[in-house]
Parts: sequence; structure tokens; C-alpha cells
Amino acid sequence: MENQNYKSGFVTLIGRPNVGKSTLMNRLIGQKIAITSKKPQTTRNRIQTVYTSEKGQIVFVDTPGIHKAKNKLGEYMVRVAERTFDEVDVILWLVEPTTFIGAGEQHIARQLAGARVPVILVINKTDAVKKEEILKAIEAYRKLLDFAEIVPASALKGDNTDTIIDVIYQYLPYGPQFFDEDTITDQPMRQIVAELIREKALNSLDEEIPHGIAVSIEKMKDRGQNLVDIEATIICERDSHKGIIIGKSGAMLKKIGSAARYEIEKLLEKKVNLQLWVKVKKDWRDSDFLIKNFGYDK
Ligand code: GDP
Ligand code: K
Ligand code: MG
Repeated sequence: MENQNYKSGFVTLIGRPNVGKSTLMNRLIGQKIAITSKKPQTTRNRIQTVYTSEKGQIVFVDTPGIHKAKNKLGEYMVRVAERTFDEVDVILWLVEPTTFIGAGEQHIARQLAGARVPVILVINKTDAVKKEEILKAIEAYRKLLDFAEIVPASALKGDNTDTIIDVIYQYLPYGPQFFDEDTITDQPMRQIVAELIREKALNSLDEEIPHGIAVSIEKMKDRGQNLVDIEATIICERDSHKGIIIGKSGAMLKKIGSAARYEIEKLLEKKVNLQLWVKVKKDWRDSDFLIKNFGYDK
């Protein structure tokens, strides 16, 4: 039966790299779909997830951060983030809990000034600062743009994140249920697995290398008896990087592999036999073909 009070729509998460967009989305839907890390430009794709409740259905769109592009992959990532502005019902803009409004925020504010949809500002990472700082940040941002609402929260701890859901519902239009209740994401399982391996590599490796890596799944096959065989390749840009990723007697690759296996087993709820390889593909981030090939294409 049609429910007249049912609401549904699309909500995009935007903001500078590392403000916690992916952490917040995972928190709101209660499952880890988007990978997160301390490093900027962790999210490369546009990832859609679905939150369903009795009140309605919220489709979250997690985007790469908005930053200055240095290569084709970077340009692609910014395009993905900015294009979503016009396609959604509500914009969630995440910022750090400070009064310093930098060039990055100014740029986003200018982009949003013309937005036709409500913009909810989330002042994230409130767990990391004193209460006065949060109040000052709210005051500073209030002057920047005409926000529908300003919500302080901690995506990491889950503080006040329920309020974010309530506020979104307030601004979401009435509409039908788009997806069935079991739908969590539009990401194919292979892509999530590849991203989890990339996350473990990001967490284990030093600054320079991670930006230049991609992960490709060569094989993912259910062997029965609750066991899945996965073969994956970590692609990097230099021979020297390959050496670092493999590590002394393969120690680094082993570390990445066992951390990834643990998470993939949680995701698939099956035992995983994971084999990892490392390959060099020079300058793949400037190749349209390879960018598409690694699934960064929409
Ligand atoms: P994104 O680039 O905007 O998607 O940011 P991520 O979700 O990848 O998070 C970047 C870093 O900030 C990670 O190390 C997160 O653990 C951390 N982070 C995210 N939310 C919070 C928060 O509420 N509090 C604190 N202290 N750290 C957070
Ligand atoms: K990040
Ligand atoms: Mg992210």
C-alpha cells in the first residue's frame, strides 16, 4: 500500500579530502562500504549506499574530495564530486571543527552559493576539540553561507549522527521506495574487495606510494564449503615502489594481505584464500584506458 508520508531522495556528501565523508557514510548506514584512511584522495569513485527505515529511504552519494587536480585521475575525481551537486535533493557538506575557513572551503562555498537544494553543514570530528571551539566554528560558518541546518557531530564516535538522519528527513521530498530493503550499495562485490585491499595498502605504506596504486581483482571464485579464492594484483607506478610494497622477504605484502583477508572475510562471511601480486604500470594515472580499467569510470 502506498504510504503518503514516505520520503525518499539522494543526499551527497561533499567536502575537502579527509574531513570524514566516507567515515560518516559508513556510520550512517551501519556498514563499511567506503574505505577510509588518513590519506587524502582515498575515495576515487562515486559510491552510492542506501539507508532504509520506516520513514523513508535515503540514498547517500559519497564522492572523492574536492581538491586541486594534478593528473587525469585527479581531474576525474573533482568532476565526479562537483557534478553531483545538481543531481541530488540534499547536500551534506562536511568540515573540520575550526574557525579557519581556508581556500578549499571558500571554493566550495562559492560552488554552493547557487545550489537549488538545501545544504546541511556537518561540523565533524567534534570528539577532537573542546566545546567552545565547536561553538566558534558554528558562528564562523553561519556567516559563510545560508545553511538549511548546521549539525556538529563525530562520525568516528557516532556522536549526534542520529540527528543528521533526522535533519535529512526533514528536508527530503516525499517519494517512493527506490530500492528493496536489502540493498546497501551499488558497488559490485569485486569492487568493494579491491577497495578493501587498497585501504590496507594505504594504511601500511608511506605517503608517496599510495596515491599511485590501484588494485585489480583477477579472480574471485566460490570454492564451496564456505571458502572463496581471490587473486588480486596491486598496481604501482615504479619498480622501486614494487620493492617497497613487497617488502623484505615479502613481509609488507604479507601484512597487507592478512589485514585485507580479515576484512574481506567479515564482508563475505566466508573464509578467504587471498593471493596478492604486485605489478608496475608506469603513469597509469594519466591513462584514460587504465583509469577506466580499474573501475574509476562513471
Ligand atoms: P574523506 O576523505 O572525507 O572520505 O575522509 P575519511 O572518511 O577517509 O576520514 C579521514 C580521516 O579522518 C580518517 O583517519 C578517519 O578516521 C578520520 N575521521 C573521520 N571522522 C572523524 C571524527 O569524527 N573524529 C575524528 N577524530 N577523526 C575522524
Ligand atoms: K581520506
Ligand atoms: Mg572518502
